[in-house]
Amino acid sequence: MKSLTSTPKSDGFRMPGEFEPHAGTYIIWPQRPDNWRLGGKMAQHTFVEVAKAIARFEPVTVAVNYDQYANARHMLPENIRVVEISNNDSWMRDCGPTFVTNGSEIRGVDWEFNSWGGLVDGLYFPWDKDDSLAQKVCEIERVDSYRTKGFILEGGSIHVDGEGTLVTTEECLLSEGRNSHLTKEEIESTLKEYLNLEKIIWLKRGIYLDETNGHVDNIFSFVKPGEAILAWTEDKSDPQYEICQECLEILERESDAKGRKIKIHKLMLPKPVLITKEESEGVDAVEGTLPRQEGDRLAASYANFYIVNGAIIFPRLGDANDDNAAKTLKEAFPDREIIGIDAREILLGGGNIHCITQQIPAVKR
Ligand code: KQY
Repeated sequence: MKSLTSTPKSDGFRMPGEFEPHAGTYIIWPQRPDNWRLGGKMAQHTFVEVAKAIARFEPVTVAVNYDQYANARHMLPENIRVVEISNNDSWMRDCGPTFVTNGSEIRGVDWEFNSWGGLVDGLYFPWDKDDSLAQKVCEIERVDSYRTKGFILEGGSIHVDGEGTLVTTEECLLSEGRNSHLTKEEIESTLKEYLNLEKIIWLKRGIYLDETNGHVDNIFSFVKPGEAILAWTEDKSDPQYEICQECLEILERESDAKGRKIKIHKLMLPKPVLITKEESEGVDAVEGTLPRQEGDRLAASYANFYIVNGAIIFPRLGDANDDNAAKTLKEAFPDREIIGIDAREILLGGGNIHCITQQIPAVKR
């Protein structure tokens, strides 16, 4: 397939909202023992549950390294496609392609990936297989792609409304380990060119202690154009309180690319989630990988739900607010089934349901 030197905007392609129809979803199989406890065994069961829930609504493909292929094939049901793609870890949202469409064709944007901050504050080393992964997904999907040489981005650091608006955080996109050679204006204009946007809304920070430098997809998500979800807490003693207030102020002050005010649904956060001694002891200590220590607070939130055709897949975290989250999501998405998956094992790996998935938009061919 071709690597294009033009840009999606100049070619009339745009990034659709996640709530628009999907042709399918990609996931990567977890296995690295310095991120996932017990060699990924616990996380693998959770990934199977997520994949099965999504597969009720749209086709799912799971990418897996050679040495785990047989195990993944055995653990996943037959209707889920398993393909071998070399990878360093299992974050399809972040190292996979961001798909853009002109309504009849899709193409991939193959961002440069540096493990959430490269040698400044990246989360593991090396990351070369993950950086090569988007191209391989585009080959499997038979779509041409745009490579953003010299521009680093993870899919979880952006959310779009499909009508010209993107929401992101300064904490992530302006962090030293991403594109510190570019000004904020240059970053904006690259995003506008590659995703076909008119307006970028900059939140300041994401979820407290999120190791991605505050990915937006753990704190905010669009429901549809003009309507969104924001993670929320009323606990003034929690550092997260000020962050949520700040996000709301910005969202209330701003309008979107079409000049609309964005209606916000507040999604109550769970109580702080900490790593237990047993969980910490199950993770291999490796120099260059972020350690997982007993008592560390995880970036727990429900805002990282994933929208599929006809349903919402959201994390259950064993908290009293799990049911409130389901209720708020039903109010925001009345026409979709709300499905909760016990996602503690994904959270223990520093991630969430949204960042392990990537949708392929549906097009009329
Ligand atoms: O987007 C994400 N939340 C991925 C986090 C990667 C964590 C690696 N330990």
